[in-house]
Amino acid sequence: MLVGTTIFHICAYGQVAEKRAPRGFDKVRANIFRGNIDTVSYTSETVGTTRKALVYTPPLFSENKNYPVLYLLHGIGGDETEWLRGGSPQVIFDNLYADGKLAPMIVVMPNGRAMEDDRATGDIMAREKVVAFATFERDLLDDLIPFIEKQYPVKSSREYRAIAGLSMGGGQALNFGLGNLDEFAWVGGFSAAPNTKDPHTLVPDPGLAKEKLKLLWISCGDQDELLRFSQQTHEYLLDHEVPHIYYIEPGGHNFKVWKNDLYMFSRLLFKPVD
Ligand code: FER
Repeated sequence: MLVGTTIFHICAYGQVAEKRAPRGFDKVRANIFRGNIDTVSYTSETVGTTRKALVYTPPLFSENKNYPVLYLLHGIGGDETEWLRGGSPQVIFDNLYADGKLAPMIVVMPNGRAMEDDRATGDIMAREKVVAFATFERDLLDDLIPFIEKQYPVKSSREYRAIAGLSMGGGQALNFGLGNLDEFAWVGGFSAAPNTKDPHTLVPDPGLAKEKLKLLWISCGDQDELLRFSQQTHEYLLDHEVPHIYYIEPGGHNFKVWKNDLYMFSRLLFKPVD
């Protein structure tokens, strides 16, 4: 595991290092195999409702294999469809598979606002809606992950489970991933929002984080007003010698940045780390 500290400093994992996604990475290509997107409904004991998630299964998906899983989380203005509508993750993944650059994995896009009315309507900054993003930790761990592990052929140990997200979802991914090192080994925060716990609370035991994590990724656009949340996390990790990738790229708080992050982060997942 390596630490990247400079702009665009990113480390090679046995392949030629790319500094950012190449042109066309998010454009639909003809004549390649494609993955599939399902909408699933699961019973949430946490919320007391039936909740929805989208599930991307990779090209040539087989029930006879077992796949690692990436849980991919949305922002404060979104829901389980936000990545699909704004980030075309299925196109990015299909292209990565066509180029042999991605480990086969299932990607689950949940609704991270764990409350009865979980739509992104009305005052999305209302206190109870922001609190619902924290409540989602229990929904994810107690309801959704067990559901996915029953419904799909997945590898269910921590080494095969990743969590990442954008903005509020980036804060969730850092909070839940680093707060549950027995559940996740791969953690990515894209433009993490103010819901990110302060670094001492986030990583109270740097030695344990260092031992358990396969990959800790923190990225943000250099024009993003929320940059300080990524920066303060990075500085703490650096001070406490927790290996991580800190990837600052040109851009603001938008899908241009998050699509690039998804491309760069996903291709590191579930591969040997040096
Ligand atoms: C805030 C600013 C931004 C905040 C949340 C956000 C809860 C989230 C932004 C996003 O998810 O895009 O003060 O407080």
